[in-house]
Amino acid sequence: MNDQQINQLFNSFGRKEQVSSWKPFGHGHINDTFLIQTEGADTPDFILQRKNHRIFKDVPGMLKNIILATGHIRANLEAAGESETDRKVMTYLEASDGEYYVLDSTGNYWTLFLYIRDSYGIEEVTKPEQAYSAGKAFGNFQLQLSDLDGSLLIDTIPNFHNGKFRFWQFEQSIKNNTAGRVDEMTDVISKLMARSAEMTQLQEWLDNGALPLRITHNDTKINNVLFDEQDQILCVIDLDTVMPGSILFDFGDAIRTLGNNAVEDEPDLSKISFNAGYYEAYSKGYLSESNRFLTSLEKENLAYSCRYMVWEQSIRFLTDYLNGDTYYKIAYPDHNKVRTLSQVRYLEVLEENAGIMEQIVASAL
Ligand code: GN1
Ligand code: MG
Repeated sequence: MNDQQINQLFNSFGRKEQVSSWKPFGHGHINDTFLIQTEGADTPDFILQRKNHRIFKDVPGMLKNIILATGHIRANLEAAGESETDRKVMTYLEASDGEYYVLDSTGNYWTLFLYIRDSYGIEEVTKPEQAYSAGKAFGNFQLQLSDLDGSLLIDTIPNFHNGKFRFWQFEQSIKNNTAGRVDEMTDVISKLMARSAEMTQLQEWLDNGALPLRITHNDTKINNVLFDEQDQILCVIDLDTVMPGSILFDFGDAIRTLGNNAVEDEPDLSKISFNAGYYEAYSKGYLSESNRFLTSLEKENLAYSCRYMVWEQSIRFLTDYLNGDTYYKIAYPDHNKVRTLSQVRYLEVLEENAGIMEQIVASAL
């Protein structure tokens, strides 16, 4: 990117501010993100972002979801007398033509949203208070969207957390054996197969209406929570995958990352262990917001959802390994194999801790 391109894109949003400087921003692996600083002390700064439309096939649809969700949250905040709504929810900005994106001459979609000043995010949880805040932030996000009709939103990525579909893809990858890697993975394939009935139950409950389809975030990592300088929660960011889903996806995925004392691709399986303290803190923070709207089936399955999300992630990584690494970026040749083995070990760890996890949720309720 150069100055002229940045200025041209910024100007297509019809802003009156002048760009003073810009630079790449954040650690995202999917989109390209730039911080745009403007002239003048009291003028806002902005984030200009190119959305990856190889992964997000319907960027206008994705933006429609984001505008519906943020508009709904903003209206709720205003009704509750909140004065700093621009700090409590992301603000996406319209382009001159009224769309929330600009399509450049190479077919890329660009978006512009307000940069929230005096805020920070963290990459990793290092104390229980942070896990509590993350739980509270995502619980509050779901609470605020709990009265928005989910059928208004599109599936940004269809079947994203559909366990039956993921399992079907997994079976296809075994049948096709495109990369000739099935033989070396037979043990782990059997482990994952053995759990398919237990794990596809979640989708079964969605299909038969036992579980409500709500609006979920779908990327509940700690680095998607923004804090102010007094360490208070501001809002949840990265709304690209906001779409209809079960709240169990969000709860389980948060614990998939922050409940594990090791990283998701830890090659040394002995380092993988369960952090009951963070799990407890996250659950308490989450339920402090969500207890009032969750159904009993949702509450009863919070601990199960963690095992579900780790199983799903295991089969997604393994499917990609068997297909010859076509989806996830890899840092070394066996990366998807290492990720799979690491997640399967964590799944076993969660199974060993199932009793404790149920107790913690029960007492948090
Ligand atoms: C991808 O790129 P990142 O880390 O935000 C993936 C998630 C996986 C995650 C595993 C759109 O997310 O679903 O859980 O990798 N996102 C997409 O590391 O597929
Ligand atoms: Mg993301």
